[in-house]
Amino acid sequence: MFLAKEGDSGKAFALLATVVVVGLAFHAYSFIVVKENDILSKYNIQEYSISFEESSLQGSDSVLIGDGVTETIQFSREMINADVSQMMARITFTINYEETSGQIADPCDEVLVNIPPNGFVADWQNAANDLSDSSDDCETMTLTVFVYPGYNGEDITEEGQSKEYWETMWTNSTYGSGVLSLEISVDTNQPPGSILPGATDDNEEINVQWEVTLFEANIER
Ligand SMILES: [Ca+2]
Ligand SMILES: [Ca+2]
Repeated sequence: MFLAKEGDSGKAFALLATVVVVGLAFHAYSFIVVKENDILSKYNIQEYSISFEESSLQGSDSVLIGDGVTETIQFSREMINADVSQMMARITFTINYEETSGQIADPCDEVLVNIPPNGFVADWQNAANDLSDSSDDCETMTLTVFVYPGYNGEDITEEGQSKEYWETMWTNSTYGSGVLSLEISVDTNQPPGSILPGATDDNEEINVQWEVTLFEANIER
């Protein structure tokens, strides 16, 4: 500032002061921004969108059951070809039969079906479970066991926790483990000519179809 005129030193000082002020302001600005990001990552509650991909597996079985006899059909995860990543949502059994004796005018037999709530880890308290039924007119019966508690297939938005937390919540393969029993009892109704030898109705063939609904959770932040 040697060659500067007297009055210029004031301008130079003002310029320097401006640079310092801008510098300070920049510092303060970055300080606030960094601090804010810190606070966000520390206290901001994350939202997680959870969606489900459903699939199902089916199978069938048939069993000849004598008059007055109860047979048990067992179902377990080991019997189906589900991937380890697939959780069990619910199982539906469809039970049907007709009169197979071949006797003239033989009425339908009485068939009772029942799933005892044990031996298998499921949502036994679910009010929508349908664990027993009976028929004496060859009508189809349907039983349903809800397996994974809280699962209804609809998308969910959760707040807080971590992605791992929600993944663990929806990959608990304890649900659906064990052996599920379906008990079937037959009580035959005799044809009108059953007093004749060889004209009795001694049993019934019961057909059971099962469908397992499986799901995989997809969790995104
Ligand atoms: Ca009959
Ligand atoms: Ca029969």
